[in-house]
Amino acid sequence: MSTRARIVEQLGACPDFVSGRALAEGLGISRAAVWKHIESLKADGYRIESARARGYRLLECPDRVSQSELAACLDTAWLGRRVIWHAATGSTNADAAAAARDGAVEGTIVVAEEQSAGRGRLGRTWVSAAGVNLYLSVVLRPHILPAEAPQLSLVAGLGVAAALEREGLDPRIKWPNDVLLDGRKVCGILTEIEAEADRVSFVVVGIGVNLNSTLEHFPEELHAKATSVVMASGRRVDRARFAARLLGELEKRYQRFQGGGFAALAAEWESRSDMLGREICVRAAGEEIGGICMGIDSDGALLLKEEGGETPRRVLAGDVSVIGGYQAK
Ligand code: BT5
Repeated sequence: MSTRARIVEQLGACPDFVSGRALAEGLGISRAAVWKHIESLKADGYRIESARARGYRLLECPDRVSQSELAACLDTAWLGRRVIWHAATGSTNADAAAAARDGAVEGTIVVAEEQSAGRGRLGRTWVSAAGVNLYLSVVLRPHILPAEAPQLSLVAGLGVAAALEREGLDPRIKWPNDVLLDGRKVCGILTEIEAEADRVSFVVVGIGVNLNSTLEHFPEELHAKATSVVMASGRRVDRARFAARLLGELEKRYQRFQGGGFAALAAEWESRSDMLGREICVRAAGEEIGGICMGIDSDGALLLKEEGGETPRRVLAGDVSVIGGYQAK
């Protein structure tokens, strides 16, 4: 963690003044160096009160999701401890893949305030308004087969749902990569891999969560389909705190996944989805399959009982529509 991030962390942990001497001693730097960091933080939008003989007090962090803001509330062991932050970029997934090719360690994240070429699946676009939402990509290096990588979208969906629940919301997961609030999409996940033969070199899990965007941030065609936390709850979200919680929830689940595969999370997934028993239609590779959702297999495949079918069919990829709409419980 940078010295700057550690100063924010220490000031953030204390509601009162922290003396320049305590900061300097804790960080092993001079008081003059502390003062320089404080000045540079102020120049970057941090409101820090300085008082002679008392020290420094953090009043407000800028609304930004970079290393300093995240570090102040992150409680993970390794996920998100290295942050590549962009004020604006094309796609954080593309940036994370480039960083992974350059050797970025597992748990490195790329965050941007804005994306000009946010990607969805199958060449679709992720609408990425500036400064209001979360656009985050995680570099993972799991010991899995390439075919198992889509399971990480399901793992990430659980992390997002748990973080939204901590905001007092009731999110629902829609297979394979959406999280919904009141039946509308609040989050989309895009998992991309680089692999050779049977070995995964790295996986990038890209997560887009609509937090503080309002209707005017979305194009008209998404007005009935998309939502955000502020639209669903009327409450704005501290984006850095949300991102830190999300990373915490994700780290826990990824560790469970590493230990026991998706099977270790399948029950949680089913409890956070309300697709079970619903009539659904899955579109994949030009084909449409209809049936009743019977749940999820231990490897993340969707189980679909077709009319007249004896055993459920396993569906590995596709877009799902829930007949009669998908309403939150
Ligand atoms: C997804 O694709 O839902 C995956 C989205 C992943 C976005 C993240 S942001 C950080 C990282 N960097 C990237 O470049 N991407 C990842 P898909 O299931 O194909 O859904 C795409 C569809 O969702 C679009 O065709 C729209 O209908 C809808 N959509 C687009 N932007 C949206 C938004 N902001 N909120 C809700 N729905 C949206």
